Amino acid sequence: MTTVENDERIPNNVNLASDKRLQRALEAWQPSYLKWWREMGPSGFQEDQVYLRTAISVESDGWAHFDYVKMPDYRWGIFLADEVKDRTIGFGDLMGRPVWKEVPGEHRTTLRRLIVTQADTEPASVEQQRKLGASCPSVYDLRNLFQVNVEEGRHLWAMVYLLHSYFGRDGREEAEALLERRSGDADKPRILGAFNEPCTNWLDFFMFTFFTDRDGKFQLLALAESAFDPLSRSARFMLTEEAHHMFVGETGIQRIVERTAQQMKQHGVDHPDDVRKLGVIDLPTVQRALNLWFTLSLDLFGGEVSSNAASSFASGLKGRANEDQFDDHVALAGSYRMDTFRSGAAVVEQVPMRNAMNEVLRDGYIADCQRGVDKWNKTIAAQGVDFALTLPSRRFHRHIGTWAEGCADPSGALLSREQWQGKRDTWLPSEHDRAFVQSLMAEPVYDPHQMANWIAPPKQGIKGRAVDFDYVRREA
Ligand code: BYC
Ligand code: FE
Ligand code: FE
Repeated sequence: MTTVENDERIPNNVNLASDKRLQRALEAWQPSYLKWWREMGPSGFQEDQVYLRTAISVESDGWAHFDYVKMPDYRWGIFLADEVKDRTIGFGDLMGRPVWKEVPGEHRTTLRRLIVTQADTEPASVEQQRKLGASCPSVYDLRNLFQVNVEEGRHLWAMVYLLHSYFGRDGREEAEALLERRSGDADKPRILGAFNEPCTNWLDFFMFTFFTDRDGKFQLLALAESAFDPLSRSARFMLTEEAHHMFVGETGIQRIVERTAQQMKQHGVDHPDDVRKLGVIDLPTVQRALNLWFTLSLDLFGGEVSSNAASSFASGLKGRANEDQFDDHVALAGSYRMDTFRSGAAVVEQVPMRNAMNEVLRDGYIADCQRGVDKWNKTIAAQGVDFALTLPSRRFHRHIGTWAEGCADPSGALLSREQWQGKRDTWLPSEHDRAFVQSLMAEPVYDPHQMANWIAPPKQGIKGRAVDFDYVRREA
């Protein structure tokens, strides 16, 4: 078991005090991080007292502490899951050998790239969500937004620790660059597509935490298998926090569709225009937001045929989610039948298993998404409304992989680019949709006893507190 140091400038369970050089380097990065947080973190709530969860250890019972804290005073710490004794590499060419405590020279560049890519998404998401406090549906939701934001900040710390400890000067430079890129910036964008997309309203936010944070879950599961043990241990603890982010998304959408369906039933209306007049979000608009964030998140798994994925698997850098559930951990023999788009047509391709690892990870992700969608549909049906949300085909609206060249509708039927453009607004959020959703959220709800009209209240509050507990004490 590791010893936790919570009284140092940087809380940690990695015995930071024993490596003065590393400690000094991270303490030198800390003010830059805080400067970034003040500039790019939640806009307008930095002086308020927020009831937040802070990681203080990695024990499964009691790893977190809940209390009021001003966000800039949040104790962002470095926590690695406990070492697994005699852990060996679980897949690829080096299967069965001891895991690495240091970075092998030949994998340095690839590992750094994987860690930087993971790291980059964390501050990016905070930047994307920074203005949402101004339109929150309740104080409960406002607190959850900030909880997600501070923990994404901690995930950045987790990755920066790895860069500083194991990648020398290059690592320190990458850590600086992580605070310089900006989501959506034309000159210095974030690395991956979805993290440059605007997330401008709470429907987007809940879809983002459901779909995009879930990509985080699967990528972290894959990195938790890594032969590079410090990365594996970091990823394992990050997954503990990730569960709440996806909970926020899943219950957020569930509460939206519950409220909408309940109002539809109560007023006996069905047409989206009539539903909108009730001040709730019509279900086709929910479907379009789902289509957008699901497909943007599918792209985050990379191309379906990938030599990068094959070599990361071969060398033990990145495995599959829950690798021990597979029978063949070497994956040199099998192949994977997949649906690709080549020279203007859909073709079924037989791809060597290792080159299909991105698609294998995406499969697990899609199945996990479907479970959430099924729950939303149960909520709609329970109100007696006949409408079902669906995940679109993985051919639809892709920007990465072979389908980036093809145009398909949400059912997967091929179309010309012109036909597709003509129907775009029936499948993806239009300007009109955005303006409507924005109009519902024009007035934020800062009274803890109130809830916006467009969303049902949650079943329960946070950590045994009431739903109308004062989770964010406004000081201004
Ligand atoms: N956008 O062989 P390919 C999270 C690049 S989310 C832009 O198809 P490969 C979080 C790729 O880099 C989890 N570029 O894919 C969620 C490559 O470039 P190079 C984040 C893309 O290499 C919410 C080229 O295209 N973690 O934690 O297997 C809130 C060909 O690539 C994209 C990770 O992603 C894209 N979508 O890469 C907060 C884990 N996709 O090498 C946080 C680390 C691919 O030709 N990253 N490219 O220059 C990885 O494992 C891999 O880099 C990828 C796929 C999964 C991204
Ligand atoms: Fe994260
Ligand atoms: Fe997250």
